[in-house]
Amino acid sequence: MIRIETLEAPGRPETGEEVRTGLTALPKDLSAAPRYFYDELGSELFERITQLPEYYQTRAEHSILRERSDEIVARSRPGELIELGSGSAGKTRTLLDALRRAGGPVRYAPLDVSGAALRESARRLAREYPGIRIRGFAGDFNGPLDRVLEGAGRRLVVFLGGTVGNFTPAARREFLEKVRRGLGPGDRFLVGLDLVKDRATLEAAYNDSAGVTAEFNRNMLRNINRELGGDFDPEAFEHRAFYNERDSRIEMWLQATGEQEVRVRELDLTVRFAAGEGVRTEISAKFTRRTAGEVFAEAGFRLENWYTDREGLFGLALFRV
Ligand code: AVJ
Repeated sequence: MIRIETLEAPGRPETGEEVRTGLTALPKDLSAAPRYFYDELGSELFERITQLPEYYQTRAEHSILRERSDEIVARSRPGELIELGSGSAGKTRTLLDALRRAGGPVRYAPLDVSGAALRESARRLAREYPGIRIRGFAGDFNGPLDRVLEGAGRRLVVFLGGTVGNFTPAARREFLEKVRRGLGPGDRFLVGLDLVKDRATLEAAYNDSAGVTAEFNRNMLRNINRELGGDFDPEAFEHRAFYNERDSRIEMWLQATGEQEVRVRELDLTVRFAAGEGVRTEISAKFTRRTAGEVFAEAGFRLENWYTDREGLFGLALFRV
């Protein structure tokens, strides 16, 4: 059984207001509007990123899940698996398999910004897991999460892929508190976190030699053009990504190769870029076990277990409230 609903986000800024705020800030900063990465092409480019030799995150996280899913399911004994930012749900199968082995009823509630990715993965999962009940939500994290978290019985909420790293610290806190308020005793929150490591490994993951990440980055400008009537020339911007050690995060930027004037019709906004001026497009925070424990404790979570892959590249943190 598949049911898919669209989540309205009443609390969310007017369409494009985050883009106005970002393009009029100094330095220009669109990193608070990551949903502009994920149109259909953006989701596809991200899938390609996960297969790049330099992008270790997805493989490392999957290897942890393969080793630990049975243990995680045994600890959390969920009646429902809720996934925030499910994408193509590739790694979710490992958890669904463990749930099935444990003999539990398999109920799955994914939330994703891409309605297309949601429908496609729901159809495939329904074929692979006969009897699964899927209640999907198309929407972003600013929406009414309580509807997604409602669920039946004990819940295991998963937030994989290191996506929590994309929030600014203030937005992250607000989001985590919202999740926390939706959970009760016995519920679990499983979060994938990219870990602090040497600069070369981190920077290579965001500067792949095939140039897919650069295309993913420029696609944000294409989406702003389409959705807000912008006239960015994406080819006039160069991809930059580096590790900001002080803030423990990768930053992606787009740097104007020459002087530019950009018009965004729907916002009635004209912005200028000096030659070489950049706009920050994404932050991707990197954690240690200690910083993860601290950040989540501020929102009322207790670290119950911590899992990493053999090489210590990626972490899976299991929290209770
Ligand atoms: C899916 C948000 C976790 O931050 O590593 C990949 C997105 N950006 N390459 C990340 C991304 C550039 C990815 N997350």
